[in-house]
Amino acid sequence: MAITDELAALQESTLADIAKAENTEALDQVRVAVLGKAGTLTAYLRSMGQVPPEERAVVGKTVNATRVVVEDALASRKKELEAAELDAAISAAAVDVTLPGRAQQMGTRHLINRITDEICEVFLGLGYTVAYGPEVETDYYNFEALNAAADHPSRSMQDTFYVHDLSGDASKVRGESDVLLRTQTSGVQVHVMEDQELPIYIVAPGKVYRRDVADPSHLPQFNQIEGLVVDKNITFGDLKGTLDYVCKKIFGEERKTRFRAHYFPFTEPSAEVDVSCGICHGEGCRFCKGTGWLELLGCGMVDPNVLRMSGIDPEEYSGFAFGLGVERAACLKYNVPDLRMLLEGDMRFLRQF
Ligand code: 2NL
Repeated sequence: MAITDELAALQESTLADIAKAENTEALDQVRVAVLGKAGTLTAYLRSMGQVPPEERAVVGKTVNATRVVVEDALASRKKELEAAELDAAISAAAVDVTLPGRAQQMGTRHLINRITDEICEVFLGLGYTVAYGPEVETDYYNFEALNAAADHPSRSMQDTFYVHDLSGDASKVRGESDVLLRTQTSGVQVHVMEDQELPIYIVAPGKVYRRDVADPSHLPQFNQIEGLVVDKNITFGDLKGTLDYVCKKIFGEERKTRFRAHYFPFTEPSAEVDVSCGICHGEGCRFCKGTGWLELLGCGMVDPNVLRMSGIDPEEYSGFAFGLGVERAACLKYNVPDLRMLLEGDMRFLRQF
């Protein structure tokens, strides 16, 4: 029978199209072409009226059977394609945990800040506290309260950065003197002596400024740690024992220290402390200029005048103080020949520490 043959051919070609559809969109186009309003099989269903009545039952059955076969094939292919598409979407969105990670460039703390903390922590271990103060100070706190005579060379324009120049102002009174960038952190200690209860056991780390041209042993801005102890019965023995202990903690037990008499306006007696050379260990080499020793810090017993000016009775209390340059200490610890190397930001240099 001609129509049933046609339907068999249509079923066969439709099943082939369904099998060939590569995605749900293409499959839907096949469905519309066959079962849509203008679809090929729909045309047969619509034309049932023209089929002679004696053939109608057989043709009707065949058309319906074809429709069922085509619908089933569409449904199962649709399931298949949908599953494949979901799989593809999932793997496209997935994170591949087996890929190597992208390395993050991690910053580190700068050597200067690390050494500053390291030194402060040795003092914290001895019961000291850490004190901070302003980098812009008055002449009083930076010099006068420290017994630095008005004609002391460190006060001159050559050595100090002045923020305001009020010289010539006849009403120069305590705390209202010239404004400057501090040349040492001593002012912090003066504030503490004025404001806090006794006894005092403090270290004062921070940036200081001097009108120097940078060279291997000078920087116009550097970091300092000063320390101050004021208590009853403090002796030079306390000073020596404390600084010797701290030097060994920072530089290593194998490094020796020596105290040489010196002069500072704010301490009496005063001394400079040297640490044995880390390169030649005392033999004498180029790094220590043949002496076997490296100059590390200045210290001394707080001058009675300094105590008195801050309202402390030197008959009842005594104390010691010291000051060291952190950049210098870092260079002595790691045998760096030039202070400027610490500031150049060369990662090949900085990564070594
Ligand atoms: C250096 C070493 C030093 C002090 C700083 C100080 C602070 C107060 C009282 C007494 Cl509040 N002294 N600090 C003492 C000795 C040395 O620094 O080479 N300075 C130029």
